[in-house]
Amino acid sequence: MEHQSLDERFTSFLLDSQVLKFGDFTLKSGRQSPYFINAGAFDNGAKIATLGDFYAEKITEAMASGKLPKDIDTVFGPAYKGIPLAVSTAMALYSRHDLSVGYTFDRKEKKDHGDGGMFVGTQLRDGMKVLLVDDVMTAGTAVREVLPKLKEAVDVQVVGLVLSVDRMEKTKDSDMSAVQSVEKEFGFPVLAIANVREIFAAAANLEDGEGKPLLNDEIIARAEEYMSQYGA
Ligand code: OMP
Repeated sequence: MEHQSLDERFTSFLLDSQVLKFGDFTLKSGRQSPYFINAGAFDNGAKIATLGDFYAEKITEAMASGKLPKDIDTVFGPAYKGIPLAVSTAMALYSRHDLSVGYTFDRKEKKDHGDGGMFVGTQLRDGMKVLLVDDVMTAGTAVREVLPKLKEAVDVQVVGLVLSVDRMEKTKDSDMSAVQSVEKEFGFPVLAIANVREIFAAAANLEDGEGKPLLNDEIIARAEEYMSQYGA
């Protein structure tokens, strides 16, 4: 439905794809969360192609509004989960928006034969404009791990990071969200197709096949409780 906003359409997609789950989950940060976004469930051609379309839509919107430069050289997805994100985003930028950019990802293991390269896809060179893509941000640990690896190899310019979901959680030592603290520390914009408040607001209006609300009161109450403790 075209009249729906990007975050509303994305919320329906997350739920239809079984990517957004409710229950008891231990996060990388150790926090116990009543909801979890499992990007690993974007596990077939239809889902990953649609996901790429969402990233490309978010990116081209941000280019049009001046938040991201129009002349990015490559989309970088940290291995492993960032690999299909980078590839599907680059494909969708080309097929939907006529914008041909590279895609790049890192190797987790060191390679000492063949090209011996640390990166696969478009090779990074000094001065290139690199756009990072990743799945979810909670505490910002993943991005803090990959940035030094990138910068140590070449002097690229990281122009931004685009996520599927910003969980909008406070960092351990401030009231800032992890997204805000990464933006402040590294000086590039961090954008998300949807944040967790938008997702819950959109999901609250959705119904199952029988006309019943998709989210029951218990799920909503537990999410609110969690956000009141950890939300930024
Ligand atoms: P940070 O690296 O701390 O920001 O946590 C985000 C990462 O944790 C993601 O890249 C995932 O590996 C994982 N994660 C999810 O995939 N979905 C969630 O809803 C929450 C997490 C998490 O563990 O915080």
